[in-house]
Amino acid sequence: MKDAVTTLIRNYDVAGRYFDRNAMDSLKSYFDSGMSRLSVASMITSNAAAIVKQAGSQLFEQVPELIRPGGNAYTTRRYSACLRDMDYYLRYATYALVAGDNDVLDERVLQGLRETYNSLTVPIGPTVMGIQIMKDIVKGMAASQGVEDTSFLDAPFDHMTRELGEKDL
Ligand SMILES: CCC1=C(C)/C(=C/C2=NC(=C\c3[nH]c(/C=C4\NC(=O)[C@H](C)[C@H]4CC)c(C)c3CCC(=O)O)/C(CCC(=O)O)=C2C)NC1=O
Repeated sequence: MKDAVTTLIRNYDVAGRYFDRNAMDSLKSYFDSGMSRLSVASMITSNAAAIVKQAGSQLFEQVPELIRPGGNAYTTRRYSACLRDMDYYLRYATYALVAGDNDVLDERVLQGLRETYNSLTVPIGPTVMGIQIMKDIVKGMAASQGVEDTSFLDAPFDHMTRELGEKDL
């Protein structure tokens, strides 16, 4: 598992080079956003259940077929599995935010996920929507808690939806 610092060290070590200006800039931006990353992580942590619940309601409002007979999230068991998956995405997004690197997502969440979803006919499109809804909720909450630039919050959510949406994961 990698983070912003170890990834950079690995790259420069492979080349046997000292950090250059680009490396310093990227380290600086990681450390500059450090307090925001931590405060958002703790905000998500104390509101995780509510965020997942709200995102689930919005998703099922937008795609009501999911919870109707024949829908993939129909029956209590599958409904709970869906919300549990959303909770996984949110929790791992929090790890990736703190790490400043998406590697944890590749390693722990995305590997083999598409195949699993395909074999259980879990629809990818609405899953992607659910992840994006959580992103919007988290960004809204962060903004209302005074985080000025919330753009760093996009990365993990967008990474998951991009990778899930691609053919050969
Ligand atoms: C931490 C990494 C990790 C992930 C990501 C993960 C996902 C995951 N989701 C699953 C199922 C599932 N996932 C969903 C999700 C949904 N159905 C919908 O219609 C919605 C679009 C969506 C919610 C947004 C559902 C309904 C199932 C159960 C499918 C079934 O058993 O028929 C399964 C199959 C096994 C199980 O039911 O537990 C896995 C492995 N497991 C993991 O360990």
